[in-house]
Amino acid sequence: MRPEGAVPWPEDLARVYRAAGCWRDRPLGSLVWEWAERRGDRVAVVDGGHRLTYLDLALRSDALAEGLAGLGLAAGDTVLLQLPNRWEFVVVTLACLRLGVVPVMMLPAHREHELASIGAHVGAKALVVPDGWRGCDHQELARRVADALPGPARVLVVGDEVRPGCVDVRALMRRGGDPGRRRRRLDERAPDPSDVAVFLLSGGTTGVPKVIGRTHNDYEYNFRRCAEVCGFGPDTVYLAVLPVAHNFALASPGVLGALHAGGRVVLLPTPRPEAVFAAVEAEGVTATSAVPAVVLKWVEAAGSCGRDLSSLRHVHVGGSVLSPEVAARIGPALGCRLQQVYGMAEGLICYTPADAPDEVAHATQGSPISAYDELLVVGPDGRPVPPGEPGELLTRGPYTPRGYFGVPAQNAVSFTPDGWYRTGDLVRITPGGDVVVCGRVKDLINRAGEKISAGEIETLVQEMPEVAEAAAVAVPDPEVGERVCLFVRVRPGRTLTLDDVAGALAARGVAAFKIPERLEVLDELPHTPIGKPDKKRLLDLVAAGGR
Ligand code: J2J
Repeated sequence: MRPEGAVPWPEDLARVYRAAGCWRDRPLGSLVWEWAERRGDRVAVVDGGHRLTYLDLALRSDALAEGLAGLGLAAGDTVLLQLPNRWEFVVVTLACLRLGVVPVMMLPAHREHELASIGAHVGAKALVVPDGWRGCDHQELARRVADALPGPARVLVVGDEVRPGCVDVRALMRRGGDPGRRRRRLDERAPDPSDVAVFLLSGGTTGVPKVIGRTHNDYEYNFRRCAEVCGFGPDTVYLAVLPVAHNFALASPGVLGALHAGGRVVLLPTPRPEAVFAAVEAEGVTATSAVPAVVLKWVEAAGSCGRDLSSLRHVHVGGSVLSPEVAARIGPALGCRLQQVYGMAEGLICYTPADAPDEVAHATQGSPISAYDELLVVGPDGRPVPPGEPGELLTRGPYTPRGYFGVPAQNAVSFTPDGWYRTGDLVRITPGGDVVVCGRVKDLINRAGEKISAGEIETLVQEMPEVAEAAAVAVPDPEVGERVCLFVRVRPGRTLTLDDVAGALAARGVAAFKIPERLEVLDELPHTPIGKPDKKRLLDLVAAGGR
């Protein structure tokens, strides 16, 4: 069953993508056994003391898939998957893929606000959460969200302290029975490869949840091509430090790309330099990926870390702008090659080649991974700009879906009538065909790679009784790239502090990374001629150091 509201590719292009070998018409869940048959006893996933072979992965995900089916979950149902970088994330994802149950890749930092709105939008039938994580009682949180959803939803918990009324995920993985018969039963009801396999979240939702349905066909191509471009193979040891729910660490090439190539995945729930360097040394890590804010910390700490980092061959850096200066320091500091990546959960991925010369690797974001990716750079009038000039990037291709799930009005804005996705990024293309990201036209704030919609923050803040008008803008920051700065006009006789704003948003259950870190209260906000807050002038105020 196809979750209603996903937007398919036109039939003629689907034929082209199949004929070209981009789409192989194999459900992602069936890959697990293909991997296991080729390399069953090799270690696939390492998480601290836990080491799972490819066979373990296949057996556990089948057992869990059967357990999920026993709970009444079936192909086309959606579940909110909110797990940190732990081995169970991999098994739960594969179990869902096996059944055709669609996991929605929530971040561990998401709270009630995000879980409830996305859960309602996709009609989630279950939430999968840790018992607790970083001071948050996720079981409690998930219970509250489940109770508030329009339809019934189960709470599935990964952890030692599963409360009554919740389902113990690890117990489902341990169920007995004949694995051969179970495998055959699951094979028989494998989902259609052109159906949605996973739902990714778009960076920056403007009130309307933007959820991207990635099909089995398109997502397999996504991680297979990325793995090829990054030279992944059986000797790859990939370290996942960014949240694995993010498209970057999940499939670009990330965890799925490394497993598909026969490599080994090491999961780490933190990008802290000491932990990362220790893992590189202990596991012989060959590749990892990071956002610029994280890689900068590694570069600064590497000299005195006292660890052997010689196994590291490549670090993939993307998600936000990497300055050429920092880019040039990465190789010498970490003893590896830099590959820049410009990607998006909506599809298109560009990579600098593994062996690119420095001028390409340091100063561009690379070229599309597929010969079938289409790129168009347009001016404000929607017409293509002359070659080499900056403009907004539009894109289409075999792994760039044609719309968000279930939001036709939003799709009419985010996609052109002939299916181009408007990235909202300003880019130019070099004579060598490489993309250089030079700004953006979309209204979001990119904090260490996490995308925050200015509109979402403004809507929430405007509900505070003190606030007459609000506008959120990005302030440049040396550490995380950008932070949220909020400009506010308060109602007569009222006052407002940053703590008030933080408290109000936290009480609404908004993820901590979205909470404004600077507040400017003005008597009047500057406006554009059509009466919207003039963000250009607000940015000038920020640059001038305040008012
Ligand atoms: C500048 N901006 C960038 C870059 C993404 C791989 C890597 C990243 C993402 C990702 C991803 C950038 N320089 N190198 O999904 O598979 C900004 C752009 C883009 C938006 C997408 C992947 N790389 N960006 O970051 O969906 O603005 O995906 O449109 O989170 O991040 O954000 P997201």
